[in-house]
Amino acid sequence: MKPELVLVGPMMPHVMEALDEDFIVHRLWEASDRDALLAKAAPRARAIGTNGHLGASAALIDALPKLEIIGCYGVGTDSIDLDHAAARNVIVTNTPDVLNDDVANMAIALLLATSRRICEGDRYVRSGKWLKSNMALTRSIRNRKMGILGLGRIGKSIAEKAAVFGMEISYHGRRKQDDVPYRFFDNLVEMAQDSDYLVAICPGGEATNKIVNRAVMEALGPEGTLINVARGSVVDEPELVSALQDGRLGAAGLDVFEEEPKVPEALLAMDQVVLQPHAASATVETRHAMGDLVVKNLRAHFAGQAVLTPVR
Ligand code: NAP
Ligand code: 8YV
Repeated sequence: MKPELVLVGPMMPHVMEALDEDFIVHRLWEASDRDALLAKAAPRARAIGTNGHLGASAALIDALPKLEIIGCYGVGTDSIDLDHAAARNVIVTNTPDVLNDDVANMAIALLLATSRRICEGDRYVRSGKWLKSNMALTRSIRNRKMGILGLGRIGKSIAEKAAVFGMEISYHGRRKQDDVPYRFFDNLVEMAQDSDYLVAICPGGEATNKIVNRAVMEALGPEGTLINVARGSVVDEPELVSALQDGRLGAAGLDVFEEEPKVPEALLAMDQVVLQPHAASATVETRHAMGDLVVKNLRAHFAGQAVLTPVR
């Protein structure tokens, strides 16, 4: 008898096929009555498949008394109630490392797009403005300073790539790392003060909620740029909008937002802002690898083996 799994949202077709092979899958997002589907699955469902956006609340975990494992399609687990899962002895897995390269590439793409004003240049050509005059000069990134908030797996990949462009790297986190060649700041405002670009790539959740606040943005300053590929919750979004409006912050490259897929209206009209629809890991190759890892973790667990990438 196949184990039963509640799938919170759709995954790539090859992942769904693989899950269908090994599990009886309850498709929660398709249910007109979620509670009824959960009540039907409850006596037997031993797994949840979810993603970083949909997560797994304490209520969802409690709706499934036989739950053993949650497989998250994504590395960030801030939308999963990890404490509650631990209290219920439920294993949580995520998809670390396989997405480092593409997420770091998105940070670099946003860095170049904001400094070289790529999207504005594109609009300049399309609108015919170039026929009347040349666009204003942009900024080089060589010899400029990047402060990384969260020098973890992805942060380190961003640092390596930025170093190739000739940038000077520093980082802020809860502790100094002895095995990296970058300058450590134990104070985020001080790092922002010292940086031309601040790249946020730490986890979301309570500990980092609005950690990029007004003081940090003002320290970054009118010539400074904020790149956020972490979580929308990490940045005080109303303060970001007003800092950009007032020119207290120079520019922003944003992949993530507080209330996705909603984006503050004011940002849409700003030429100094480059926006992405939470797409940093969204390449065919990386999403494929993430999906494979979700399946491998679930298969390992139900084969009586240790999971590959447990959280905590
Ligand atoms: P990771 O390896 O765990 O690295 C996280 C880093 O953040 C660590 O260096 C950690 O350093 C630092 N950190 C943790 N808590 C902190 C705090 N309270 N204050 C300051 N720094 C803190 O994680 P990762 O795999 O690089 O992923 C990082 C995050 O990126 C994910 O959690 C996710 O939210 C986000 N992400 C976004 C996308 C996207 O599509 N935009 C894709 C993938 C990941 P210390 O332990 O020294 O503090
Ligand atoms: C995914 C992410 O887009 O891994 C993460 O933390 O934010 C992204 O890779 C997301 O988890 C899919 O919903």
